[in-house]
Amino acid sequence: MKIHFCCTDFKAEPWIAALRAALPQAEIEVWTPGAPPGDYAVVWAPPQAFLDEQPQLKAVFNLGAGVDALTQLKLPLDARLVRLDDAGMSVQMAEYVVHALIRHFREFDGYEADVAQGKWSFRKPRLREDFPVGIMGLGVLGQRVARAVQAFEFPVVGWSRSPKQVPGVRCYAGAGQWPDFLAETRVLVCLLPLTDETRGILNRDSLSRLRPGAYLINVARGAHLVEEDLIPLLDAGQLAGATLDVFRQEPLPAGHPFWRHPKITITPHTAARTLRDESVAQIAAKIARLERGESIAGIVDPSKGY
Ligand code: NDP
Ligand code: OXD
Repeated sequence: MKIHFCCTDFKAEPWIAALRAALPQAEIEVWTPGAPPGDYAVVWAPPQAFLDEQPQLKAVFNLGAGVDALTQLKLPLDARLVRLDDAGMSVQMAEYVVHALIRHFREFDGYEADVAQGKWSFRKPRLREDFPVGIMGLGVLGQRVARAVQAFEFPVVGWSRSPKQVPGVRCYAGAGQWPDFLAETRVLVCLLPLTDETRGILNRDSLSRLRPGAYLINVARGAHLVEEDLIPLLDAGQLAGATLDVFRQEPLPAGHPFWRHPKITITPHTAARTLRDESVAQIAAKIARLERGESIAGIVDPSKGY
């Protein structure tokens, strides 16, 4: 069995070593143009040239949960596209979102600023009932985040494509229930995949429908947000602030207004990192199942794009 590794932004050697250890019967190499045909590929944002040269691939394993970089490419006709299914990401996402939520709710930025000026000051306690958290996307990550937020006793609402029942979460689904979901939400968390339907979904219209003084946490993809719409909403006070982990262009260009806006907290696409051991174990187990003719979880549905 031959496996090609074709991942931009990943240091190849440790991944190749881990994959070889987990799949000792396989030949695993970093792809170079003109390489012989492989059975499987492990990829992150590969060039189209790689997929064009490897039409016989049985499955393409994405080293991440979001497959938007791949759905824009032409994939080999018979290859299944497989996403990472949690693989240690959901608990990271939960801690990131809870951190951003609590930092905003408890006004820790304000305390930090006061302390920096030597001020011993108190803020009036806020009621968590006034801060319902709305989670866009109730998939692997969204449901884990919902559980974490519930542990701190915030009301939680969720929105997905198909109707869902998640314990303790008031669930909305589809375009018809989108306005109701927004109207109930004070802290909006985006955990949608990036598809034609969700691109630009965080915009002036949708963000204006949130409860006044709402807070945005975007941890999905930068292109979900119409970036030009955010700052006017913050400056007008319709939004109280935003924590953004993802951006239309990454790295965020020098001089972009998000770097310095006082109501925006940014991080460099690090909310939930791909963990090597967990990812390799998951991919190796899935290859073994496919080789035995068994089904696997995490296959992307091309008609939905995630
Ligand atoms: P899943 O595929 O498991 O879940 C996606 C959820 O979004 C599902 O509930 C789905 O609905 C819902 N959804 C999809 N399209 C629509 C739509 N048009 N309208 C309403 N709901 C919709 O994905 P994950 O939870 O694993 O990951 C979510 C995203 O998080 C990834 O695609 C990626 O972009 C991002 N991510 C970001 C990371 C970071 O570090 N910042 C790390 C990892 C992922 P339904 O249940 O009905 O299918
Ligand atoms: C992912 C990501 O999709 O890291 O896994 O953003």
